[in-house]
Amino acid sequence: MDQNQRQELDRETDFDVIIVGAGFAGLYMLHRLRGLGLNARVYEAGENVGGTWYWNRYPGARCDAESLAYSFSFSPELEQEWEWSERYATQPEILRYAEHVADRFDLRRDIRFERTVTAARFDEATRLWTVETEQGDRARARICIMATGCLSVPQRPDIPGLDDFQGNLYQASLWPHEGVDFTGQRVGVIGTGSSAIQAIPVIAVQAGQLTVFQRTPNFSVPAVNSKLDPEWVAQFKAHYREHRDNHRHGLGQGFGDLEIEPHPPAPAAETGAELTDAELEQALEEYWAKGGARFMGAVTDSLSNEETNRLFADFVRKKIRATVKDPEVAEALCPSDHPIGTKRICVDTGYYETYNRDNVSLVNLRKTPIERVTANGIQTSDAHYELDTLVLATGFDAMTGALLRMDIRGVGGMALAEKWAAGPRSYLGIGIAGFPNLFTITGPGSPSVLSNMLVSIEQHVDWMIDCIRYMEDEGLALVEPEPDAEDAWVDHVNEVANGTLFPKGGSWYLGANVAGKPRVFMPYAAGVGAYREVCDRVAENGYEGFRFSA
Ligand code: NA7
Repeated sequence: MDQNQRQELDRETDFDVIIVGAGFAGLYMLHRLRGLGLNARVYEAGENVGGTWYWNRYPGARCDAESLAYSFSFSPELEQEWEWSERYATQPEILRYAEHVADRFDLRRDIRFERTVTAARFDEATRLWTVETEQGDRARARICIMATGCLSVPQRPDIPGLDDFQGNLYQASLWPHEGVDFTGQRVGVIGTGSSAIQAIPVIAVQAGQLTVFQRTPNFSVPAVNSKLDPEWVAQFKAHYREHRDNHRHGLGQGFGDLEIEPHPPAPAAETGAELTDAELEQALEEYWAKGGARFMGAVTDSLSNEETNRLFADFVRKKIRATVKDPEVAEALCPSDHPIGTKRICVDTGYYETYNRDNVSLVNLRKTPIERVTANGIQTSDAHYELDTLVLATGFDAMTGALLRMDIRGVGGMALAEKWAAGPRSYLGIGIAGFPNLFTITGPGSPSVLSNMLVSIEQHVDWMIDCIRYMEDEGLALVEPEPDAEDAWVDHVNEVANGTLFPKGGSWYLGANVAGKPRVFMPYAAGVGAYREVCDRVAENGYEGFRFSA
């Protein structure tokens, strides 16, 4: 860092609000705060906006929610003018969109890039938050907003010998900006979650030989991606307000409707038992053909009734067996250890078909575990696989990872890491008792990763802006949840989760992928509509469950 750059650092500078993160949540929050006339500073670790879409540049990376739903609704001009090219946008297109939003609303001037926030501490005497960055910034603000994302801390697996590997080593979520040419290479991929399932078919086309090292198979449904037809889009956009209403209030998690005429998605039945085998088969075929994660919405109780869930899982296993020609490979790809959908369902383009290629092979780590990574490959219990390139698609320390790697301290110097030692505790996923004027956008305890993130981000930001405006109007300095309200909300989140099959998934929703992480189901599973009603009611009742001080 040269001297000019050093002078740009914020030292003891005061703002009304500091926002951590310039992904979609941070961008929209900054825009709305400006509307309130507040002075905000954003710190962002990347060198550009986009958050998860800035970092995750692996081949085939794209959104698993539809573009026309996974986009901002706050500006009618933006939503009408921006043109998505595919049903599911690619990472480069979503990043261009984030950049466009930043430029269109002139947001960059309040963002400091390449600043990694390491600490945020509340001082009771001054009633200010002090935020510090790894690069030496130190700034104060009345309000601190965490827009740090749910999947922003990559998990590097603890495999012996990983550092000895002499070939090219890449992590899906920290992909080189210049891209990677796999031509003629022997490539290994560790992991078969959403990232790997998107990357594998693309790498397979280029690589000389691709070996997939699979520990746990996942359920994947076809995306049925396509270029968007401009006429179809024009008609869809003519009804954009009603579509947005469906996304916000409809059943489910805000992924919305697909038809030109807006109507909330209607499942074929409340429960699988209402349907004959043939009717269920037909409903599942229809949803399979439509494509995407909405497959689970074919019957209302697919994620709460074990028998319905089993019928869904059987259907997908049948599809896998019908697609993959080698019966042994097909069996290895059939998930059997978790109810379908309780680990995030993957959405793919040609994933299972890829295993029919001559240059692709699958290593079932359940049968032959990895012993170590060597200088030139992977040694399993029965063979050595020589590799030029190794790709780690091993996931994230989800939802709490980004918050807990900062030193966040509230009243009395209480560390968030200490408060959350047994799992995250938050009121509505918005605020944390003992941490006044700290807001978490899509925090644990809100629908977050179960939902369409753009729907949830806008809802959280709008709610927080109303709350901040209320404080400004009423001359209130501090807001924080009542401990009782927080306890009751945590109980409620658990109760809702326990009414579903999610806790049986052993997923990153539960923290099960990170050694030593408490196993708590973190997102709120009742759906974005129900959650929005709760948040609105809390606000209407004078921010019930929050305490303010003048
Ligand atoms: P995921 O869904 O957490 O997948 C990670 C994968 O990596 C999963 O298949 C893991 O197998 C595997 N993994 C992790 N550690 C190891 C080791 N040590 N050995 C072998 N295999 C391992 O992460 P993704 O990035 O794919 O997706 C995350 C979300 O990002 C996704 O849902 C979208 O919302 C975007 P395991 O299941 O633990 O046996």
